[in-house]
Amino acid sequence: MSGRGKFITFEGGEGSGKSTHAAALAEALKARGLDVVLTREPGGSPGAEIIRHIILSGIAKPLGTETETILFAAARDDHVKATILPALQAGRWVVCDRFVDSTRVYQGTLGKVDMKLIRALERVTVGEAMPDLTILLDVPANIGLARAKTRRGSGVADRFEAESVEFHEELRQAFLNIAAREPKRFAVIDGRAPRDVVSERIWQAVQERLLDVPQPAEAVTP
Ligand code: T5A
Repeated sequence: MSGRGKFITFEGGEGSGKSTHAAALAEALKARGLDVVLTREPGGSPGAEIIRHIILSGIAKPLGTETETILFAAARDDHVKATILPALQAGRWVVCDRFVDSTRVYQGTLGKVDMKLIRALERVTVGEAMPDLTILLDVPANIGLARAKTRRGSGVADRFEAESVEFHEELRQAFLNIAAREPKRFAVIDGRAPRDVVSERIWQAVQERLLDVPQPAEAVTP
């Protein structure tokens, strides 16, 4: 049996490069012969993609931040059960663009939703599926928002991208605070560097934390 696969998440503000680098890392892992699932939140399973549309269109905003939090949790529950856990249990690696830390930051710190509710939802939806490694791409809010705007072109800003620069700077700090509290799970990478430099640093972190780690010797039955 191949054993459980590894779970890597990408976190950070808007336009910090998560989608770009999650896809690049998935390709690099595949090139090493690993079986990889690339996914994202909100979304990543048919049920969760429907909820993604409801949240990001902004139609649920009038219902309040608690309801939005519960919608994110409902999406995550489906994503974990339908996509993430089956893949990990089959020995595949999962690379996910955003996960629990986004809820802690956007709904918890910024949305002022009670952390007790957020933790309770986390226990129910995530359970055993906590990431083995979380890459935090750290970029000043003005740079990230400018990149997201350039990429969007004439399209409409989503529910969160439309918030102020101050909101996004606070968000950046909140991610850094979580990373400082959980240094074993997080690798913080400066996302301002050129793309290939950021990719190289991410690869180094994955190698050091997950690939070069000696595996426990297999139990030998007499
Ligand atoms: N949300 C999500 C919550 O509130 N709670 C939750 O629990 C969860 C899971 C998701 C929204 O939902 C919120 C957070 C978000 O607001 P989304 O559409 O998935 O919305 O948006 P984001 O996750 O923010 O993704 P973005 O697409 O805005 O940003 P990325 O993925 O960080 O950035 P990326 O890779 O698309 O890059 C942006 C641009 O920058 C360029 C890329 O080519 C691209 O054009 N770029 C670089 N340019 C220069 N140098 C580099 N190093 C670069 N890297 C990328």
